[in-house]
Amino acid sequence: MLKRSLKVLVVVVAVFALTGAAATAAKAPQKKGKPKEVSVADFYFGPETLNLKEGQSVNWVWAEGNTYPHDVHLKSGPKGLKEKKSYSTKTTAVTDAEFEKTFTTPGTYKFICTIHPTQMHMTIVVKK
Ligand SMILES: [Cu+2]
Repeated sequence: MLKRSLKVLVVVVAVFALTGAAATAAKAPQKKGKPKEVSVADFYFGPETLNLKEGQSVNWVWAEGNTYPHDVHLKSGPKGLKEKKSYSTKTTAVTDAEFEKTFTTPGTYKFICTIHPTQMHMTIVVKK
């Protein structure tokens, strides 16, 4: 009798473990909702190009080792883009800063750092 219940317990644990694994695997596609990270560093954006699907977000993270201030500034966006100013940071930062933006309008976005515009630029393409 004891042996039997032990067997049942083993099966229950196994099923639980499998279900847990399945839940973890199912979570992977939901990563779409997680922002894509872009490094704001001396003197580049990394990566310099990003392809997004409508509704995805980008999180710019200022690199720890920076010694110069940088910003994120939208130089050009798709036609009819609303609230253009919200795609740029209001201030500059050296380190310890993040800037997150969700892209809901398909098209091509070009960003620069206004302090280092020739070195620091990046392109984001948002598709439907
Ligand atoms: Cu800069």
